[in-house]
Amino acid sequence: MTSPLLYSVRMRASSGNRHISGAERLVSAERISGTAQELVERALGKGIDPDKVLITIDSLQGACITSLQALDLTSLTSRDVAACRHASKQVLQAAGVSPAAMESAFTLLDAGPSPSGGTLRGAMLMDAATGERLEADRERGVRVSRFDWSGEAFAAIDRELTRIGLTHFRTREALSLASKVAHGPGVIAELCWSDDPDYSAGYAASLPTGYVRFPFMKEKGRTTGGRAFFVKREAFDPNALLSYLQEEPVMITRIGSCCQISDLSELLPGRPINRHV
Ligand code: WAQ
Ligand code: MG
Repeated sequence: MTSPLLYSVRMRASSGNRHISGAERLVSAERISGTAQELVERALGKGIDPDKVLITIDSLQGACITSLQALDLTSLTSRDVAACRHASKQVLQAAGVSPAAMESAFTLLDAGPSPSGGTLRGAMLMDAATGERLEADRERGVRVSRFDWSGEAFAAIDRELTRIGLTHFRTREALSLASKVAHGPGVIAELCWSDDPDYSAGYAASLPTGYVRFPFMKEKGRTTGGRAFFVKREAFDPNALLSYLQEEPVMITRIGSCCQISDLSELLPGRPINRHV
């Protein structure tokens, strides 16, 4: 089967050493310039003037494009930070992350995981049993690239998310990223919340639990956030995982289910409610 040639279009905006925003797309030739323009506008519209905006366009000629189904999305309606964090830990626990590793991830994401105390451009890689950090570059983290929704899947997920009141582009983008990451060799779960002070939502995701979204993972106004990818040490091959996350193009061509719940027991029935507070 021959499919049209795709291009990876990436944007990265920074101010000095500070990462401001980034985005990833996979598009056909005729959409390159419109996409680049949209991403430049995004970079300039963040309220912080970047002193550098980098747009990178790579042809994916010869690359094999994997198609994946998106994770199912469950949106918890709780409006309370403590309840959201508690529920996210239950999801991570269900996916096999140890209490020590999740505590370590929360502490680092709250503090700013880079050695200088800022947020990373990419994600932390963390041993799911011990919480040990495994990424080689702790100032940058691991940046996932080369993933997007297909046109049809984009229209379908936009419709489904809108049906449950989720209209922000961040939700669609995070769901596609998390769907790629969850299939990473050795990855068992992900934890994320935004570093933007006016966006407090986050999620915990894994293949068995799907993408579980929490509207309040931090107090409004806080500028720390980021991502932790939890890996099973025995199944962790850094070269295989980094090449998958950074190089292998993944198109999300099918959507999963999208629903809203008010209590996590609707998703994880029978699990103890009060552990790892
Ligand atoms: N690869 C790895 N890490 C990344 C990537 C990437 N492609 N993009 C962002 N990050 C890391 C980086 O440390 C950012 O500072 C951090 O994640 C947050 O990125 O409504 O908006 O783009 O369901 O601010 C989650 C909830 C929102 C979405 C996440 O991320 C929802 C968000 P942001
Ligand atoms: Mg951000």
